[in-house]
Amino acid sequence: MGDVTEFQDRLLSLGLARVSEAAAIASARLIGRGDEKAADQAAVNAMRAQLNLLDIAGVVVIGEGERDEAPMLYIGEEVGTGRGPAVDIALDPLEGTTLTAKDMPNALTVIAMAPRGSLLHAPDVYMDKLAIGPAYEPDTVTLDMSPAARVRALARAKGVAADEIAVCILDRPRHEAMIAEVRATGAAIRLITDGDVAGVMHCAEPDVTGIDMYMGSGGAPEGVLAASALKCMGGHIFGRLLFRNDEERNRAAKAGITDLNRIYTRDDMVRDDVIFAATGVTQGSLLRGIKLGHGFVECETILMRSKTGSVRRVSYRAPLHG
Ligand code: VTB
Repeated sequence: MGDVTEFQDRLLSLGLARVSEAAAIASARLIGRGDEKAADQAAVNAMRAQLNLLDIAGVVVIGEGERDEAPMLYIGEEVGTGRGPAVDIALDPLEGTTLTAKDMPNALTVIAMAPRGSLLHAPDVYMDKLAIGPAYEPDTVTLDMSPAARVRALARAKGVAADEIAVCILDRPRHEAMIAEVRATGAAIRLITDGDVAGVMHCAEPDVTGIDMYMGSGGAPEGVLAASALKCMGGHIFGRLLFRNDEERNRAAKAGITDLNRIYTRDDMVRDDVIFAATGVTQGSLLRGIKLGHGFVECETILMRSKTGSVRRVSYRAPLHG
């Protein structure tokens, strides 16, 4: 037996799947009920309760917000029993609260765990993101390329024409110029309304999802979660923090970030072995959604370890009580 304070990623991974399953099951009855807050709260409560059963000395580095604005799973909260390895936790109990409230595809519960000090403390600002799948050299596309140049470079590397590339982008007014430029290359765009962790993960399995590349700005904390997923599944992601005002720059300073223009690679955001679990809430292209049947619940979880690159899809079924 190894030292119990070592990062026991094999042993801990099933525990992590339980945490994401619990959050998803708790939000199941709120799918399609139009209440984002209630769905999120149910997921947060369940995720925190399960997480505190794990034998880890965990600290939340990507969580529900700053201590004064989030009562649970806030950044800096200590989680777990305290008996076990010192780990960083990145989580989003419900990535896609609006997707859940409106019963739209690809809402997930997400959690990643890595040795203490290895996950980027991303401040709550936007991040410019660019991701591709595992079949390419990391420098095939870069954040400094224009959107059109990225499409053409990826098409060249894939050995196809630009109009055979599909790009996933968050549907936001701020992305109008990017969308127009990508369209001008002939590439297809899958617009999503929310959920860019899932958006990035789509790049890792292009044959399943039909997506080759993700680009655009979204939450920086979600960028670290997406980097954790790609470190396990394969694929590359680059991120650059975006600051709109001094208040946002101060948030970066508080998180210990000094170089505001730095481009982070996947391995800059996740500097050591990581384990990752996500459970489908609404029906999705990566995972099935939760199914509430007569007296039982079923869900599907993707559970992965970067050390081995293993990707499991675990289905779970249990009787419903009460
Ligand atoms: C993304 C996405 C989230 O916010 O980060 C996005 O992953 C970006 O923020 O699911 P804006 O909504 O401000 O554009 C979400 O869509 C919602 O948190």
